[in-house]
Amino acid sequence: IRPEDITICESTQQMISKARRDGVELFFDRAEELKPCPIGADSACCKHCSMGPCRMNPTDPYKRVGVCGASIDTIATRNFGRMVAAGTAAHTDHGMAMLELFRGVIEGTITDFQIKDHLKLGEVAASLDIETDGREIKEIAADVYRELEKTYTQVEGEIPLVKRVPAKTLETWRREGIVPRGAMREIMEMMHRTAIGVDQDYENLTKQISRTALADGWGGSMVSTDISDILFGTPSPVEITVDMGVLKEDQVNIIVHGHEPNLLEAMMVSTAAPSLQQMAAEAGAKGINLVGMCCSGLEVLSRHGIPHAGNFSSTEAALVTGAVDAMTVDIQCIKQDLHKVAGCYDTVFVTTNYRAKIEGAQHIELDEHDPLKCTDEIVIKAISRFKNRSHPIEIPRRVGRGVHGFSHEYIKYMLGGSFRGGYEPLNDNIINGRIRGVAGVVGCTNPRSKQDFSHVELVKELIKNDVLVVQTGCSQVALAKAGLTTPGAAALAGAGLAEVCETVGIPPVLGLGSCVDNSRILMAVAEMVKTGGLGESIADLPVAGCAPEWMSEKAIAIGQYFVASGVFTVFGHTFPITRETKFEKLLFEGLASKGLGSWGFADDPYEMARLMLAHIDKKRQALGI
Ligand code: BF8
Repeated sequence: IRPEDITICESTQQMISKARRDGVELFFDRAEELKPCPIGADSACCKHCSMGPCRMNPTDPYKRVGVCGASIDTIATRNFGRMVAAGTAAHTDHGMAMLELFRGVIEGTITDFQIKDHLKLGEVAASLDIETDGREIKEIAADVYRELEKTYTQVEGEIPLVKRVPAKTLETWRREGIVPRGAMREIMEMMHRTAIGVDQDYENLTKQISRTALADGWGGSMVSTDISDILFGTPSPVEITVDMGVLKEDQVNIIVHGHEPNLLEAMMVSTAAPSLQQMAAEAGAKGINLVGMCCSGLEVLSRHGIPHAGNFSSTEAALVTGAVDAMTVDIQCIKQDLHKVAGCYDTVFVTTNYRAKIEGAQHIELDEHDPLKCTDEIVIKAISRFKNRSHPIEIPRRVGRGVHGFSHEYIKYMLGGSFRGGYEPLNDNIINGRIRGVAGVVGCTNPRSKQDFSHVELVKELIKNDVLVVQTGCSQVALAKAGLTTPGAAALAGAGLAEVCETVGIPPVLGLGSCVDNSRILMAVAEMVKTGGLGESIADLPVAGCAPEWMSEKAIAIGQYFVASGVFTVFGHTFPITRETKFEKLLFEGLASKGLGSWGFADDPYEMARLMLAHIDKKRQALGI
């Protein structure tokens, strides 16, 4: 296949061609070779016990049942539930790591990180009904820690952050019995109920799926965002650069790829250290160039304007430049073959987290009690690789620019006005029709679809139709590369949205951060409800979500927590269920009739846009606006 049929990212196209010349295999090549199993793709296979695996016929789903008698609905729902459990576990375990870091800072055992954002700490405390007046920062922080720990460990009751959920939405959850207790309990119960011979009623299982997913969105992910903001600062708009052109031929290039911001925060300190700068200069380098990739890259991009080299589908391609002196990874979305591709170019490749080693790869563990020990060592190795560079270097010239760092707090400041507590001007502009609705476009890139294409086309369609777009994750990088996160992109928006963007001075596409920062979108929609004028629950709002190129189980967990929160959520290209089944009907229609949101599916971006716009219009009509 021609590179331009694989991706619209020109830098990645260029590197695919180079990899072919260099004889280096990329995941795009394997995606071509390794066709998905058609039964597995439709989730019509059960392998939860050794009486099977049992394969159903997805084109005639009710023809057969598994050896135990499990129906297609039981099988597909169980599979879906386990994806949600895995995705929720990933976000909540990441959140727990942030919380442990926070505890270490409070107790004084960790000294290289501090409580940086006192304002955010106060706001989080207030949202948890923790007294702040006249109290020491550390005392407040200790109470916040104790309360947030319940997000994970609580066995009965409701997780603490449901206090932020609009009353009517929470009432619906209570009625449906889906308010999460604690993430550990929900994930455990999800795994239990999906084991052989336990819950075999797809509707009952789906309730636990929602409960588990909500423990992610309003739990693990939200805690991760809040604690990261408290420790590293709440983002506010910052000018950024993205794409492979951020790599510098005459500098030591270090890419940090992963999900935990602490690795990158420590790396920022190491790469700025005068002794290491000096060492780099002595090796003939003009400096040390620190660059992020994937989600932690987006966190430091939003907070500090650190350049970003590309999204999930470009991580190997960045190595193919030959310009990367070290790539260090922590957890999540790290392809095992990065180690091999790095080896082809003598790039130093290091894993840093005990949870995520790669067979054969060098492991230098990041210990939060002494983080610079790890990051300094990686910088020294990178300098040494720079000094001994032996591969021709080819860096694509492309650099995208934009403004990112739109936390929900900042959106409130920007679109809320200084004298008012809510999102009035945003809601007013929705009510008066200048803004038709709000869409979250988020999620992965996937080698089974043309990289970035659906993200970019969908967002263009949405803004053209006056829909304000908020973004996170790899999707945000796709749009930043395409130049849609600049205020100038308002020229591509419909007249109403363009007017609002020009008045406020914002792009029509707002980058909010990493995948756990989807919790910022939840906070924004909660705020829209509380501000008033747009209905009483999240399900009433003229909003929609989409992950056009999703691939990770984490994306399914995110989709489900948006749906359970009341948002119509469209996934693109594939959907892991068998069509024409009762479970499909429940996800696509039934949940909405219970006051939640619903799922949608489309294979091309224009259809995704059409579905989202139709939903937004339906909600506007119901609101009488
Ligand atoms: O968590 S958007 S490919 S990098 S899963 Fe992964 Fe998907 Fe990217 Fe960040 Ni989120």
